[in-house]
Amino acid sequence: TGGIQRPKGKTVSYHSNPIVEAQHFGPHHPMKPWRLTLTNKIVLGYGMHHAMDMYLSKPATREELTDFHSEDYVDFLKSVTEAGEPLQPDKETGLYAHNMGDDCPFFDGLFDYCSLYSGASLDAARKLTNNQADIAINWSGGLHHAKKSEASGFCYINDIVLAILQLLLYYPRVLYIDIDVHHGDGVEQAFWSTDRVMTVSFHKYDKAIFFPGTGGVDEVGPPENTNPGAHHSLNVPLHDGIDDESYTNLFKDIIGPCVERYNPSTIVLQCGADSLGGDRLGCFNLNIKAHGECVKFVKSFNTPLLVLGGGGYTARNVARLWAHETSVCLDAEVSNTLPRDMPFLSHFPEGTLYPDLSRGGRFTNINTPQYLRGLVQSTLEQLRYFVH
Ligand code: V1S
Ligand code: CA
Ligand code: ZN
Repeated sequence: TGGIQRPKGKTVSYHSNPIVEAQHFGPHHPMKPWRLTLTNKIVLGYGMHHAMDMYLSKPATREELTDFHSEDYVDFLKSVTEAGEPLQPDKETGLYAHNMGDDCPFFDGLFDYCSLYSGASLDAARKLTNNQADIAINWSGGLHHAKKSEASGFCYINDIVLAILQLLLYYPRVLYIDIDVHHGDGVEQAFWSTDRVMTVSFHKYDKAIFFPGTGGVDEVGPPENTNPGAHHSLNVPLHDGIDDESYTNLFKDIIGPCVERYNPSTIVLQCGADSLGGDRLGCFNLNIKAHGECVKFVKSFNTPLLVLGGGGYTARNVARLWAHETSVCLDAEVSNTLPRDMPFLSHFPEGTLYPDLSRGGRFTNINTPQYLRGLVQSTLEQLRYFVH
């Protein structure tokens, strides 16, 4: 450990803030910001901080937050935090304002949490646009469900949309790739009508029972001839249990041609860890190295790269995954044995970085080769419409 050298080629910046990690959504809520502390312990344990530029993120300002979100929504988040009292539902509808509630609860420090994880994504995006980094990482970001005036699916502020808006000031075309097990609906919706952002989400899709219920293969962009955004939203809906080989092949078969045809000037990769085997909310069967193989593949295109977190509900595996993906960004190989002197080592009973997550998997792979071939075909058909 401690032997990781600064890579000759790429500069990597790493953005975090302990205030984000200390927040609590409530005892029964699956989102645990503390998984970020666990991630940093592994990153530091292996000495990866010697090879990157480490930044303490600063909060996004009201002006920055309202680049995408409505003023009344941002002011609401701030004022409920300042009041510090539990939210009251509407007397007639029983609903909370701005879709807050069980999935997106109020908690002490909510506004600081939101402005800091968003500030980190903005700081990271600016490292790329200033040419101060080739790869910028914010594991506290990637909160892809938030809408202009609404919280959704554990997400309050859409840091991804804010970061992409920042990138669009300097780059003509942004490719957004989302490997969280859930559909990246908020990002898709925000850029639905433009051809300057192409979104591609891989996710479990079951309209009736799996959150958020959108992201069918036919949801490819607004109706043609009226709108430049047509064919620029790609969805890759999957069934339970997809395994390492099927997923990485599918990912490369789709993303390779997307990069070739769209020729993005920069790529944003949301690395939600709930697509791993054994996740508390997910239903895929991926191992850490297969998930990381997607990061490796995207990195190989040598465009400026913004790497974000997202979902991930089995904290020890989230931490392992994002530490591994940090090492991928650094071109560093790390040993399977976790550093002996690492704090919190007792949270990793196997003592290893790469335990087998597909062993005894709760979900068998019901994605047939024919189904996956069909997905590649229908997705790639969309690329033929491009005029770039
Ligand atoms: N799946 C799931 C799930 N579990 C919960 C939940 C459980 C316990 C709690 F105390 C609070 C919430 N909510 C959901 C999903 C939302 C999943 C969001 C994923 C976010 C991401 O990983 O993509 C990015 C960070 N919500 C629902 O399924 C909605 C309900 C329909 C069922 C659950 N109840 C609590 C709300 C309504
Ligand atoms: Ca996804
Ligand atoms: Zn998710």
